[in-house]
Amino acid sequence: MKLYQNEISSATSRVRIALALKGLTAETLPVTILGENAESRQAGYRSVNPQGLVPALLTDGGVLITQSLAIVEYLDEIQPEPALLPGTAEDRALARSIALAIAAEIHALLPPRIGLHLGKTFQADADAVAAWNRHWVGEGMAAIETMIAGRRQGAFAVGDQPCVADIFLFPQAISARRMGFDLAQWPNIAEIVARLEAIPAFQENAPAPRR
Ligand SMILES: N[C@@H](CCC(=O)N[C@@H](CS)C(=O)NCC(=O)O)C(=O)O
Repeated sequence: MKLYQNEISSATSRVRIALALKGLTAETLPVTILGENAESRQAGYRSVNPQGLVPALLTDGGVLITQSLAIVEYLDEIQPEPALLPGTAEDRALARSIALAIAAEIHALLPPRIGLHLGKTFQADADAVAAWNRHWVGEGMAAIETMIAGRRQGAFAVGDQPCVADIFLFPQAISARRMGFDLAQWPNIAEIVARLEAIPAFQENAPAPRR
């Protein structure tokens, strides 16, 4: 397998955590994502992934899978242990809803292409883009805290084993903390993240800080 990725990418971090939990390896192919001239915006990478996003996983069978949730679920199917989805249909739906609330409703508003577009089209400067990011992270994480608190029964987001909900929560929470948010305002998230930070697959695959 080959993983198109970037070290600072929160979406890539999800896949790297899943690979590590499964004991799987993939050859990594770096793709730059910052700035107007990033490789993610060039025709070369667009011919690989038309969306110009990382992560993208090229399977051993030569199929390119995009979107981190699809990739993580693919890895869960080819290597079922440890399971990354909980044991009941309700819990699986809950875990996916938390993962998607992060990927589709928080993270989707934050990547470099959004900031570039806000700057180019609406003359947003770096401070305005940072305020935009803080708004969606603050509002979104508060909602995730309530979602988790409403039905939490174990040590992690859904149950007693790390699952897709934790894999998506972890990089977003690390990035929120780097933005200056105190995770203690979201007690369930803070407690879960502290547990996840003690697990090497999570700790070693957190998104790298932007320099
Ligand atoms: N929904 C996608 C999001 C992928 C995504 O936005 N990746 C970011 C890095 S975290 C990216 O490639 N950004 C390039 C850009 O914004 O130009 C997923 O879950 O894989």
